[in-house]
Amino acid sequence: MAKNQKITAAYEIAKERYAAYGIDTEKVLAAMQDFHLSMHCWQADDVAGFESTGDLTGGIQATGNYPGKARNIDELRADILKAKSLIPGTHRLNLHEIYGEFGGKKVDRDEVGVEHFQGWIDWSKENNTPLDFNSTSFSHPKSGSLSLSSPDKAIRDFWVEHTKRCRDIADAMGKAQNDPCIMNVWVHDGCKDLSVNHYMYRAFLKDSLDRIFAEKKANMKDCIEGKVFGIGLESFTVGSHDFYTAYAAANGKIPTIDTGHYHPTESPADKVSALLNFVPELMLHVSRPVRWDSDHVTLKDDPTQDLFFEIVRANALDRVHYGLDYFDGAINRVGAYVVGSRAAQKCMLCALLEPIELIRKYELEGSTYKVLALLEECKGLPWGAVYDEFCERNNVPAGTDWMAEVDKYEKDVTSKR
Ligand code: RNT
Ligand code: ZN
Repeated sequence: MAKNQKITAAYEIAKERYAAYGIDTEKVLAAMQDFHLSMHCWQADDVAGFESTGDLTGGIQATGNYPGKARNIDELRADILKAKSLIPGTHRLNLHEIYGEFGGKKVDRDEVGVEHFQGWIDWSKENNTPLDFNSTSFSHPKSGSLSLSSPDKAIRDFWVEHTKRCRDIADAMGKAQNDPCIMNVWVHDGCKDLSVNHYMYRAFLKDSLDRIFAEKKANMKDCIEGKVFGIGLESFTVGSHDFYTAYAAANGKIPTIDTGHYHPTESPADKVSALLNFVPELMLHVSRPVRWDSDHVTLKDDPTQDLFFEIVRANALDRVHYGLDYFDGAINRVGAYVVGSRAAQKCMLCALLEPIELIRKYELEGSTYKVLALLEECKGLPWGAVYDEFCERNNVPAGTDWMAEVDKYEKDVTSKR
């Protein structure tokens, strides 16, 4: 039997197995086609960007020195397109401000404009890849450990100006693509050691955000991302989860759930149903923390799977934006994109294949053992055959066949850098 015939045969069996639980795999495949990831551009070059050759600062760190990282915009675009060609479906690209086309000139963060992203807007159209955006307050001499919450008004003003300009850029992107651009604000602001001015810093951050968001924009949406701590900023984080949750709820903004930004025993998945009762939408940064916010490549592990279960169980597919956020400099970077993106898709697929009506009924009847039995059974149902079929229908290599393409690209392209 030819390989694609085997995939079809396995899918037909899977279809019947799921049908026995009332799941229509054809409907699930249609929903998968509508599920778009927002791929982060920064895995391609370890969050370096095209602005300077300075170090990555702001409490985040990319470790590893795997050869072949993208050194310029052409290489970055080529790598991302290669990765995208191995991920079924159509997807978005999430840019940071430091990935603008500055043409070798020094453009400070308070000078950036739409013109520096026109090339990306054109690229986005040519490649059917809508854009999302992020302001960038790290890796800059003015960011230190405090930016939007700095007690120094000149520093705050500088970053307010930067972030407002980023909203203009995001709005232009959204307009050009006729689809809102999702713009994330994450600032690293915090203290390495004890601080007795928590309220003051948070009041400054709130005031800066109010100034940034004062102008309504039709073609972009604002999201705000908190975290627990940063490297070198271990004792206090101004933009904590509680701070941004309260801000988002009070102002109708979108909280960003970065799965690496919580205490290790805290469940990011459980935030979905809590937050969605108070905020319009959610942005995700799907990542994988290993002991800390280490931004390892996303896998289909239990916390990630739980996150997607919770989104589907909350019937909130259209209220969530599916960003990825990891940067591993120790492995083949194109391979990292493909593994992480396909893992996120597999989590969504398994969530869509869950016979939720039946399990809900058992729960409401009080048959806990049946709930557990069904959840256990689902783990062994042939979802992999459905994923292979999804790849096949999208003309993307199924199984691990895509690895040969990554190796070839490494041999022909990235290893020559
Ligand atoms: C940092 C945040 C933030 C960054 C990217 C580069 O802890 O997760 O989202 O990773 O913006
Ligand atoms: Zn993040």
